[in-house]
Amino acid sequence: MTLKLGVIGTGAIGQEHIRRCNNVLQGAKVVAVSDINVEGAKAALQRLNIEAEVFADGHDVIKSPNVDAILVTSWDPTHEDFTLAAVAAGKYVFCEKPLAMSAEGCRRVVDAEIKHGKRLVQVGFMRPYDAGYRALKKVITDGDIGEPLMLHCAHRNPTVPESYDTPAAITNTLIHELDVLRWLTNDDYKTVQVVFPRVTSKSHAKLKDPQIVLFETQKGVRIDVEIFVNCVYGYDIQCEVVGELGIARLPEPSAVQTRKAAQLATPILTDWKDRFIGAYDVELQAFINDVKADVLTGPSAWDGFAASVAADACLKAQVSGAIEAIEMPPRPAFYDKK
Ligand code: NAI
Ligand code: ISE
Repeated sequence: MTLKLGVIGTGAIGQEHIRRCNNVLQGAKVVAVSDINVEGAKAALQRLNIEAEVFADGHDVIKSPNVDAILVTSWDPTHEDFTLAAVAAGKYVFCEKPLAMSAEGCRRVVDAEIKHGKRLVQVGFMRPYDAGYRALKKVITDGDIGEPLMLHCAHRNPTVPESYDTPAAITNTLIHELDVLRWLTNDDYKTVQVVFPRVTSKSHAKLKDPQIVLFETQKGVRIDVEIFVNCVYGYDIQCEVVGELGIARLPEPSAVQTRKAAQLATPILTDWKDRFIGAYDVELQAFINDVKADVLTGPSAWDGFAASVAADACLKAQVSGAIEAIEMPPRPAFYDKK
């Protein structure tokens, strides 16, 4: 049986996911889409050479009897509403990050899902599916570098639009690290502080860029994450784990090195679409397979909630300049891994 997907939001990642579901992955097909920019949605389908029904309202995609499962790829503040509507309709939903704009919003999704009685939500945290992060986690869990003591991370984008502001560095960008670092270290955050270096002249009026976010975890590990979203030179994700016995580093994406004109050169990627192309493929194939098997196993609404609990504290720390506590409620048994 081919799983019939409805996609809400046909912008950059919406188009990427439509393309991969129809042309790369197995077992699913996009049959309906929606975007507030209806003409943009139609043009996107035409460019992709894909036929699907186009709705002006995402809720009509969710209600459509022709649609089995939903992908939410619209702007961040719309995610909670569409995900709640999908859960209310009893449909599986893959929601891009962040699950909601606050922990309170994520909690509403968690509560709705628990009330429904079965996991229906997967959050688009794709890094745990990335081959490099998986290899890094294996080195840590195998004990090769001993117990982790410190992590040094960076999340750099070449540029961001004028609409992107100082809080978005947390809710839109750091949210990936907030998820993947919990998964990588099997630990939880205890405190956070945000410090602001000199602002780059490449930034916009509403954005203090770069930012350094400093965490202490429950196990006493210290983590620093640099978020620098107008770094100009490339899309660069770094993660170095300093352990008791050695250091492990996230591998660079493979690229051909050239020796020419008295220089050694290795290209750096410039776009998240290319950096995580393999991870997006694996995460969505897993979602499709899991929906067909009627059991979700990928990043859950609880993972979305956990990342947003930390994000809320980061937002507070951005304003206060102080060290803020991160208090994670106990995970409901509903989310115990089967
Ligand atoms: P985008 O701005 O290119 O596309 C978003 C689309 O959503 C636009 O076409 C917009 O018209 C549409 N939209 C907004 N409100 C809507 C509504 N109420 N109903 C239907 N459509 C609506 O943005 P992009 O980069 O595609 O990001 C979309 C989402 O995906 C964001 O939440 C972002 O955080 C997430 N994302 C995740 C990535 C990942 O690595 N997992 C990478 C890039 C984006
Ligand atoms: C974007 O929305 C993403 O999710 C990308 O993965 C991330 O690296 C980028 O910073 C975000 O703006």
